[in-house]
Amino acid sequence: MERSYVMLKPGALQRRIVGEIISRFEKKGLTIQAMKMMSIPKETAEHHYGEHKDKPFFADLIGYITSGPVVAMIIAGEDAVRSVRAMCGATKVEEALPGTIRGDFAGATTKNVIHASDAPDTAEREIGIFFEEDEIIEYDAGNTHWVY
Ligand code: 3AN
Repeated sequence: MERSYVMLKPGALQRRIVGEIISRFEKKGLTIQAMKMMSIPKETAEHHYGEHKDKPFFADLIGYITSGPVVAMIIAGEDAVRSVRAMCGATKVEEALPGTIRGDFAGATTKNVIHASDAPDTAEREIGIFFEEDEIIEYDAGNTHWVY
């Protein structure tokens, strides 16, 4: 089982599409191992998106991600990182295909609704930023053998 760090950005809560997005991951057969609603401190947001600190969109990105609560999750499954990324769709909204989360719900790249780790080692780093060990529950999802 591989883990991905997934975060529904503030627009997802404000637009009341959290349930609809989480439902897609559940139906795919992925397992939620941790989930919490939180407001991200500015310093944490800047740390999380550190690789983009010199990009022109950095200030807007930090402003958006700290503009309201987010839903932080750990989603597990076989090849979970690639699987979740595929379900999210392309970063640029004009390239995000219908049927993907961004393709269906995002109107602008800065406000592209969801974050998902881009590699397994990134996932572990991001999980370490947002979750304590005692917030993570590894359990037998019961239906796993019907999915894989
Ligand atoms: P992803 O979230 O798909 O891994 P990254 O890591 O390249 O994409 O970018 C992180 C976030 O920065 C994106 N989710 C998006 O909100 C924002 N972003 C990336 N590229 C742009 C861009 N060209 N214009 C505006 N915002 C961007």
